[in-house]
Amino acid sequence: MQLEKSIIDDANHKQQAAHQRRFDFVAADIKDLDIILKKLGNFQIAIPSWALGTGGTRFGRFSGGGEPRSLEEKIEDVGLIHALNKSSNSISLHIPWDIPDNATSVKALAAQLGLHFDAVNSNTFQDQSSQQHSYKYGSLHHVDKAVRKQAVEHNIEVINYGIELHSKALSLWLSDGSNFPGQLNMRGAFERTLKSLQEIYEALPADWKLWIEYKPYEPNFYSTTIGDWGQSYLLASKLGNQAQTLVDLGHHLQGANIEQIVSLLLMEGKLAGFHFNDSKYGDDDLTVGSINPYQLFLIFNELVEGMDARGMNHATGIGWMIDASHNIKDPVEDLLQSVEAIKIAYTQALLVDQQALKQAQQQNDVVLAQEILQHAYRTDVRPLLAESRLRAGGALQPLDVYRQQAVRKQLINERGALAVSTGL
Ligand code: AFD
Ligand code: MN
Ligand code: MN
Repeated sequence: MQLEKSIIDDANHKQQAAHQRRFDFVAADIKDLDIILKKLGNFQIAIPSWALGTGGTRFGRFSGGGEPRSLEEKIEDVGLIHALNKSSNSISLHIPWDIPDNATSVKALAAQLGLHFDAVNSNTFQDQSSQQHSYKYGSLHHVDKAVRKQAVEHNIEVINYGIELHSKALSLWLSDGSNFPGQLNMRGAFERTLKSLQEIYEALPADWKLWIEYKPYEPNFYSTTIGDWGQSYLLASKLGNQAQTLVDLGHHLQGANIEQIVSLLLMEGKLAGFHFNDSKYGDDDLTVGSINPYQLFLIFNELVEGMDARGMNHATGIGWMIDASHNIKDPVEDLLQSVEAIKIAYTQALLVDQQALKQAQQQNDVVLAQEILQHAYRTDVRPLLAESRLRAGGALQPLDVYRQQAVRKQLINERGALAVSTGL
């Protein structure tokens, strides 16, 4: 289904007076208001195809119904999100879940909804019924050359699907690791991974990037072959300029200072981009900003400062994507919340008085430095985001419109209560 523009306009009309009041109040204190609104309008966050269905745990899965049954329906769901928030103009596909039957018609559908294709993702963490060798003991790091070859070929196949759709990056997450001490020679595993990656790297078109994700544990519980940002960075450095490190916020041990990691990767030109989510304990994949919005703001503060220092375009300089799963929420509502949380943190970071902060740092004025950061963080920037959506033709209050229109009910009518989306 698609949302008529007139529905969004009608809803905006009803909320216009209240919005104007709130907007004028915040806007009065903001320097460079138009520049900020322009940056907000340009800032887009990709939606992963696997986040459009209900997630689950190993204990069970409780679907809310109306899940997309095909790649086309996944694209339509992202189209709904984008029509409402004008901030999610791309979808990231995961192969083999999203193999396009007809790339031309899939591209046409996406274009009609104002969407394009973000990074393509490979999957060597599960066995497919059609494959010859199992990934039970890993893929790119496997001790058996035949398994490594199969995994390399899969990644090259994913690149080829991406080329057809005009993607510009291969995003790679390996579950390779070991469950018990002694199972694996760690140096050997790393060296084999590097060799496999070199073969994939050679198949990359010149204008493509290879994004290498890291994760400390799960599904393996003793070691992960690309376990942290240092290991990913090492691989990316050895591979070359087209390879970079992808930061998934949930892929750190508790207490890790993610903003510091981000700052240094950015300094080295090795920050590929993000998989946004939030977590309290591990790779919880919760709604962005639901647990620790301050950390998200601190990350964006490093990003804005670091990107400006390198003269990078905020919107296009690195990849911005959500990687979350929703066990008890409507996925579309959750994604609307996540995009909003990301853009709130970004806006607050834009409001940080960087000059004053630098001066406070020079003078070791710790109190003032904290005040400067928290002044920006405690500003309610939601009316600025609403205004930028309004200017782009989106909804002042996306979630309200989604609920008023009973979109999920319509999707259930169309697709059925038992429709199951591919993904995790
Ligand atoms: C994993 C990783 C990675 C991967 C995805 C699979 O974060 O991004 O592609 O989930 O669905 O946890
Ligand atoms: Mn991820
Ligand atoms: Mn993850």
